Amino acid sequence: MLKTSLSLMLLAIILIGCGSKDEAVLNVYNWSDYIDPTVVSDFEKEYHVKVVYDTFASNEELLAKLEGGAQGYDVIFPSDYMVAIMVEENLLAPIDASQVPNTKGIDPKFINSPYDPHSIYSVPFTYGTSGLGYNYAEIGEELDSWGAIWDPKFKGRILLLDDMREVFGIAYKYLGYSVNNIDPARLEEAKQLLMDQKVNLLKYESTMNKDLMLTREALISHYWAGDMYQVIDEDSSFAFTIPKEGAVLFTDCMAVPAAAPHKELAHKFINYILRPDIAGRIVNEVWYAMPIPAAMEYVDEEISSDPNIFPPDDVLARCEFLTDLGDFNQVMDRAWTELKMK
Ligand code: SPD
Repeated sequence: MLKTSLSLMLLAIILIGCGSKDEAVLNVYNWSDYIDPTVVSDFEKEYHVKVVYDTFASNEELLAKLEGGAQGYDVIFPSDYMVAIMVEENLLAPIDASQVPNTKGIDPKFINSPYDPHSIYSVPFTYGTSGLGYNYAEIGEELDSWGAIWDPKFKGRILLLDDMREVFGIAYKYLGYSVNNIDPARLEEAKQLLMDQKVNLLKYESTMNKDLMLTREALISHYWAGDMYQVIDEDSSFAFTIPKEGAVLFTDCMAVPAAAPHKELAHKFINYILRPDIAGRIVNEVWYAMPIPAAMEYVDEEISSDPNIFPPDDVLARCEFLTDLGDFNQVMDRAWTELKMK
């Protein structure tokens, strides 16, 4: 009798195991520290699917993956200018709005944006700016200018994002130019300025910045606001500023690659992320703004009232979105390679 029960139990375990083999899978490719993990596990439970989650560190890394023929991703998170590049290269599938009814809750300011003029290929996820994170307790004064990254006091203790457009964006803003400048002479001027900065540079880095600051190796980091607030949340010695010269402003988006194997599930995931209660949980976890007004009732007051996370109009006015530079991308790419090699 006992033997029969054990055999039945074993059979049940095998059958359950077989069931999970056929479980639908959604492959998500996002920036790191950019979701509340419980949102992903709740989606898995609600839809009886498995989410395979992978991360990238820059738009260019994401682009290289897709251009290299990566077939497996279902939902990706490119920034504004990268959506435009991917559309141009036919790398994205159109979003079927009928499968994403929660898009109706998106703030209209984030619909039909210049990078996707008819909102065909992307859905806005978050927005924010880059800026300077710094150890206020150690520095002993507030920083308010990109000029700090050239200050000899901080020699060897500064991280700049390992991100071509963001780094040239600093130099351009400091020189008073547009972050989308395509004048070769101005690019050269910016490159020289960044060459001069290298004595102060600890490294170009986009993933280990938190650890390098928390361990005190880095004193200052060029960083995105939400990520820096994740550091400040852990250690109140740190502060963040959007420098007075202005900064890069971004909208990071959700999109479905043209080659995505599970497009229907991808739409369900995007719709889930846009649900106000879910969006509110994400904002509270990652410290980035989402353009969903109905989510605000779920967002902690500490976050919703912070002008570095929800920048007011006067701050936004001195910031600028990156746009696709077209052929000039390659010119900047060469300058970036030279900068990193020397
Ligand atoms: N932790 C992920 C942060 C992503 C910030 N957005 C990137 C914008 C690139 N211009």
